[in-house]
Amino acid sequence: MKTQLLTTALILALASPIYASGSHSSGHDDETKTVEEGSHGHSEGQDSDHLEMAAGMPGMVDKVTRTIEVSMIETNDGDMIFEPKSLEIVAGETVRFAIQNKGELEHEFVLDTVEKNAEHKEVMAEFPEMEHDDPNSVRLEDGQSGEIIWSFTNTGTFEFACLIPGHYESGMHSSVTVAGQSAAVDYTIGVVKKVNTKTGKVTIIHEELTNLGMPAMTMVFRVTDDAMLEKLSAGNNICLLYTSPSPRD
Ligand SMILES: [Cu+2]
Repeated sequence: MKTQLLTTALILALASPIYASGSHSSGHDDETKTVEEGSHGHSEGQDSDHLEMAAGMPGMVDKVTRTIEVSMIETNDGDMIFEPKSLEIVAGETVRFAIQNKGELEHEFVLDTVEKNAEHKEVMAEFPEMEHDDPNSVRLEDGQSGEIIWSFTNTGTFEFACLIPGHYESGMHSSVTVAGQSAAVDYTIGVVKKVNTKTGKVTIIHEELTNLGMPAMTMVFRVTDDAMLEKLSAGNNICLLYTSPSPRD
């Protein structure tokens, strides 16, 4: 008896492609590929590692799930602020920050951990002329706008801040809280009824998923992993693992 594992995002089950992730130990070649593709042209090896920071990593335009407009403002009472003042994000989101400097001074947007920004701020105090071009930052003159596309891969509390001497202290920092997905998870046994290698569609009769309140039924899955598709055939017993991300509020 052959037992395999399907991972699928239930929330996508009705409309979009479902991904099925690795069965057995065919190495992690397949799994790392997705990460490589997401890393701006680094085509091989573990190059993408250095791009990943505590706050996440540079994201790709076609993965953007949300655009957040950020303004840099100098207030009448002498403060310098970002709007919004705080943000909540769910891990896994790729956010496009559309940043506009609405003030009269030059400002920057640096997304990082609070600690890293504090370190960085000290360096800036010593070398005020220092300019950066890191993927997690953008510096804008008055009236200018720019953008950062960021993939939030980790949970935690981060911030975006302006590290030009004096600006942080004048209020130029906003907190970014990244929460985990509270996913419902369940698994059950299924039997493969039909495999269509042309369309990648696999029909599976599965038993009840009690955690998800889903009765036993026959469902069609799209398997995007060719290696896995080849291993599946009618009559196989498989183990189905479902994860259902809870909808955002
Ligand atoms: Cu500033």
